[in-house]
Amino acid sequence: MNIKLVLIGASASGKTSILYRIQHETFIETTTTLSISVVRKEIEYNNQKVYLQMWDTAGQERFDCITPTYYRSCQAIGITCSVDSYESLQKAHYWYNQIKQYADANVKLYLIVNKIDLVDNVQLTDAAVQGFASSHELLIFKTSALTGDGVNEFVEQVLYDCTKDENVVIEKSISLEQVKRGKCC
Ligand SMILES: Nc1nc2c(ncn2[C@@H]2O[C@H](COP(=O)(O)OP(=O)(O)O)[C@@H](O)[C@H]2O)c(=O)[nH]1
Ligand SMILES: [Mg+2]
Repeated sequence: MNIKLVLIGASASGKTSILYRIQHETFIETTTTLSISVVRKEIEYNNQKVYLQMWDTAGQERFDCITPTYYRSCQAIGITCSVDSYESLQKAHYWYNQIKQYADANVKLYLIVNKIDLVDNVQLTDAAVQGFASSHELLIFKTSALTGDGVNEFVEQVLYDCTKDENVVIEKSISLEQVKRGKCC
C-alpha cells in the first residue's frame, strides 16, 4: 500500500532534516532552501509492504505559499515546529487552518516538536504545546532530526494509523464477499 505523508510548518523548523533522517537514518546540515521534494521509502510493516511517499516543500512555506495540491490525497500530515522558536508554534495555527481548508477531512494530523536536542535554547513551554495539540486533537511527537530521537516513533504511529484504516476496509470487503457467497453466518 501507499501512504502519502506531508510535513508542513515554519521555515527552518526541520522538515527537510526530519525527512532526510527518515530516509537515510542520519543527519545532514541543510539550508532552508534545500529540499528533497518527494522521496519514497519501502518499509516492511506487519508483513505488508508499505511505500511511504514523503513530500517536502521547496521552501515556499516562507511565503505562506503552499498550493492545495500539496495536501491532495495525503493520508498523514505532520505539522512541524521547533523548540527554539516560539514563532514556529504560532505559525502552526496558520498551517492547521490551511490543512482544514484544503486537506481531506479524515487526514491524520500530528504535531512534531523538533530540535529537542537544543536543551539550552528552549522557547516552547509544555503548556503551550499541549494547549495547541489538545485543542486540535493532535498527537505530539518530540523529535530531533539531529540525534534521531522520536523520529521512529513518529513513523511507527503514521504506519499504524494509516494501515489500520486500510485493514478495516480490506476486512469489510472480505466479509462482504463472504456475504455474497453465502458464507457469512
Ligand atoms: N539542533 C538541531 N538542528 C536541526 C534539527 N533539525 C534541523 N536542524 C537545523 O535547522 C535548520 C533548518 O532545518 P531544515 O530541515 O532545512 O528546516 P525546514 O526549513 O523546515 O526544511 C538547519 O540548519 C538544520 O540543520 C534538529 O533536530 N536539531
Ligand atoms: Mg526544507
